[in-house]
Amino acid sequence: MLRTDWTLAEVTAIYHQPVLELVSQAAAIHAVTQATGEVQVCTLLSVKTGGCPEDCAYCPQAARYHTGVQAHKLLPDAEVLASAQRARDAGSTRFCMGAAWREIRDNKDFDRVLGMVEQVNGLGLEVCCTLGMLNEYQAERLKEAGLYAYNHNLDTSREKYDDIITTRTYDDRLNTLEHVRKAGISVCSGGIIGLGETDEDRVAMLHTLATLEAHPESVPVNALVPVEGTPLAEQPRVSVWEMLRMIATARILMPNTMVRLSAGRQEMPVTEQALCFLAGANSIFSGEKLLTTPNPDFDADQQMFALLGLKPRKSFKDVPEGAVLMGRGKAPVEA
Ligand code: SAM
Ligand code: DTB
Ligand code: SF4
Repeated sequence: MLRTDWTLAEVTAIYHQPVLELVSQAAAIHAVTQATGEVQVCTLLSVKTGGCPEDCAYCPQAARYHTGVQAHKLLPDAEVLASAQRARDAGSTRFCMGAAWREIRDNKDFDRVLGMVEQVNGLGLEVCCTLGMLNEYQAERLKEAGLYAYNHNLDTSREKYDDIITTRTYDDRLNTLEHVRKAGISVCSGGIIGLGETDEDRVAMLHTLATLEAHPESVPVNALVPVEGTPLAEQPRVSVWEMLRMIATARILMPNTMVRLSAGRQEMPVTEQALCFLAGANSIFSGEKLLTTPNPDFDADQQMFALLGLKPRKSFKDVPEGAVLMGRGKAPVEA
């Protein structure tokens, strides 16, 4: 049974178990609710890079930090479509377009993104966008264009949030998630560890995600990629044990959710990634770049899949047969 009434004390107790006990509990739940050995391969593309007005302390795309990221305006449609086609040909089933925007504005660039969503949806890929804050009407327009999922991370706990971002609030973030949910778009929301937060902050963030009205269909767990020029450039890297605690706790709290082993794989040996899959992660981003930072290359991931006997997951697996909506995309199932 899916629970959205987890107490903070329950989440704390799950999270603080001995790590092997925690992983084995999560693995048992994973085996019941997910196809073990199946991992969804997704591709990210930064369709508009850098020059962002926000002050997210981790982010290489914030205009106020000098990080050497090559900023560019919204990419031409043809370039985005070609990239989506390559991703599909290489076995990705979800394509996520990211823009370094604070929020969506009702302008020509948004109209162009809607066109991109429609085209990528037409390729049979699960189309995802991460474009910053949005209102109800913008969410509806994205849905109509065929958007399958929207990524908007809580990033950390409410208590830690102000240390990391001052240019918007935690409630702004939650409101956007509500607009996404209301429009019938699949919700993708997770966070980053390694920002200098405590275990209490990590537990609180997982508690917030798992007690939303419905669980997000997708929870990315990112390890901070420290980038020179950002305020968090000198943060120590997180250990695999910390990733395992986050992934396993997410899997236990939200059994039907896709838990995505997101940023941070570049520094993780296959042995560590294997443990993350055992603990309940069932998705990765493929390709040598995330949005702006390095990621393992395609061949390395192919070898990992072969070595671990992993199978790539098909698209739209969480959708009941017949629930066709726009184009080839289908409606997400409520958690
Ligand atoms: N501007 C939009 C927003 O903030 O929602 C969308 C793009 S933003 C780059 C998407 C997510 O990437 C952030 O919420 C954050 O979780 C993640 N991210 C950004 N920089 C990162 C870093 N250095 N390490 C790990 N994750 C990072
Ligand atoms: C998410 O949670 N992680 C991805 C995706 N959602 C958009 C982004 C990670 C970005 C890492 C830093 C970069 O490459 O710029
Ligand atoms: Fe801008 Fe998003 Fe980066 Fe924050 S995380 S600076 S909003 S691109």
